[in-house]
Amino acid sequence: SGKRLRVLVDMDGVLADFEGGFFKKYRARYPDEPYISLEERRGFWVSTQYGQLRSDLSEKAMSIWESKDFFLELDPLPGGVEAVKEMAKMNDTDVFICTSPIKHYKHCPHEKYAWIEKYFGHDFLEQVILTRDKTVIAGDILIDDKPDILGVEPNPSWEHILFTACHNKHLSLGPSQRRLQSWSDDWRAILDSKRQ
Ligand code: BVP
Repeated sequence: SGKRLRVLVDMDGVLADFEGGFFKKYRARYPDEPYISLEERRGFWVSTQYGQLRSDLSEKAMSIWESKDFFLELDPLPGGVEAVKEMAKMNDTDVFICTSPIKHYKHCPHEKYAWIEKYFGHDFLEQVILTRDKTVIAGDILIDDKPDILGVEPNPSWEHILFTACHNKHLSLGPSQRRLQSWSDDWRAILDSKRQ
C-alpha cells in the first residue's frame, strides 16, 4: 500500500525504434554516403557522430528525422507497448509517455500523438507529456535511453533508469545508477523497488 507510483517512459529509443528507423531511411536516401552501423554508434546524438564522420553529414542526418512520416513509421521496440499497457493496468500505478519533440515541429508532435494512438489507443493520449525539459516533470521513475537528462531543475524527483540502446551499451554507470537492458529485463522489480 502507500501512495501511487508514477512512471515516466521515454518514447524514442525505449518504445519506438528511432535508431533503426533512422539507419534504414538514411541508407535508402543516401546510399552512396558513408554511414555508422548501429554497432558503431556512440553518444546519444546521431547528428554529432555523423558530423564527426564528415561535417556535411550532420545536416543529411537531420533531414531524415525532419521528414514527413519519419516518427509515424518507427517500429515499436520489442515488448515495449505490451509492458506499458501492463504497467498502466497495475494497481496504484500511473504511467506517462514523456518525450521531447524536435524543434522542427512541422511533423514530429503530430506524428508522436498518431503513433501513440495507433499502438495504445485514443484514450492513452491522456498519458502523453511532450516536453523539452524532463527535469521539471515530477515522477518516481524515468525510463530513458539518454545517459544525461539535464534541465533547469537540478534535483529532479525521478530516479533515471537507463534503458540500454546501441549508443549507450558501452557506458559504465555510476554505482547507484540502474539499467533496464530491454523490455525482457525485470521492469516489474524496478517498479516494486520504488513502492512504499
Ligand atoms: O525526438 C527525439 C529525436 C531527437 O531528439 C529527441 C530526443 O528525445 P528524447 O528521446 O530525449 O525524448 N534527436 C535529435 C538529434 C539531433 C538533433 Br540536431 C539526434 O541526434 N538524436 C535525436 O534523438
